[in-house]
Amino acid sequence: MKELINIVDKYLDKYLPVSYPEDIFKAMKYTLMLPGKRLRPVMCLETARILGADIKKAIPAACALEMLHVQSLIHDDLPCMDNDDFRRGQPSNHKVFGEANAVLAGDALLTYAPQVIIENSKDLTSEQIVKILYEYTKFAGAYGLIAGQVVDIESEGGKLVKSPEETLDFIHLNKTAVLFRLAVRFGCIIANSDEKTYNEFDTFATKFGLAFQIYDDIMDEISTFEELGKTVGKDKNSGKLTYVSLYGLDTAKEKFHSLIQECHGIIEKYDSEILIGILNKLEKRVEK
Ligand code: GRG
Repeated sequence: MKELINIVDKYLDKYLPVSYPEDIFKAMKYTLMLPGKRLRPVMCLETARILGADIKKAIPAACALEMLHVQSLIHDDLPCMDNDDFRRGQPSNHKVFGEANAVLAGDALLTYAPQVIIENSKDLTSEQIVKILYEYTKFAGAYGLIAGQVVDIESEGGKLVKSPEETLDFIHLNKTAVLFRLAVRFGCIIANSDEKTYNEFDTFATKFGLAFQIYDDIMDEISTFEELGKTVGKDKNSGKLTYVSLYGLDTAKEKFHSLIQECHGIIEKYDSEILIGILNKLEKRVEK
């Protein structure tokens, strides 16, 4: 895992040299280079590897995915969204660079990420690149991340068009699971996997994404700022619709463990130390 994280860190730095106008590149780089867990790019590289591709081919797509993720974190922290002053253990992007630059840094990461894929994926076919860009644009926009965020904001204001259970699943399938789905989809496309494998990994990533969001909700309730690097207890204080607020802590834990078991069931035949390690690490943090 550490080896893959080091590769991601090295290439993120390499793909984003600071040039003129420096302020925007510094703002983009600031949150990007803070120590995140790098789960999504690692999952992308590892999927490509276990399906037989050279991980070098997957590095640009993996880094682009981390850029998209960081864009969503920067925008999520803005005062007009979740209004959070800390991210990855440090002041949020807008706290350091101001709101205008934080909005622009997010926009710049969102648009630079596909450029990184196009400029650096010489080892992929045009068809593979088009497939990856299609998945990227679909899941980053109003059929993915943005849809999840909009319904999240609406639900905080008490506007629920569907049942609370359906709304919660919609939010997190779109806000959280889509980036893990992109990770494995990119890996599968790069490894030229067959449809059955593609669907299997997609199901794994969807279940993992939901489990990860439940984990995030549980941590907001039981963890500390030092451990998470962001403000804790915010969901409860803002009356947010979460797995813990809707189902209670014990049921949320049960749902989490059951999804993680399903993930193990799908992935065990690939014998991936890294993917199994990620599942085990999360599992350990949530007492039964
Ligand atoms: C794509 C234009 C566009 C907008 C995005 C702001 C927004 C719309 C969506 C918010 C998505 C969001 C912040 C979801 C939360 C998902 C989540 C649990 C993030 C935390 O992930 P970790 O713990 O973070 O992997 P690190 O810092 O370790 O990478």
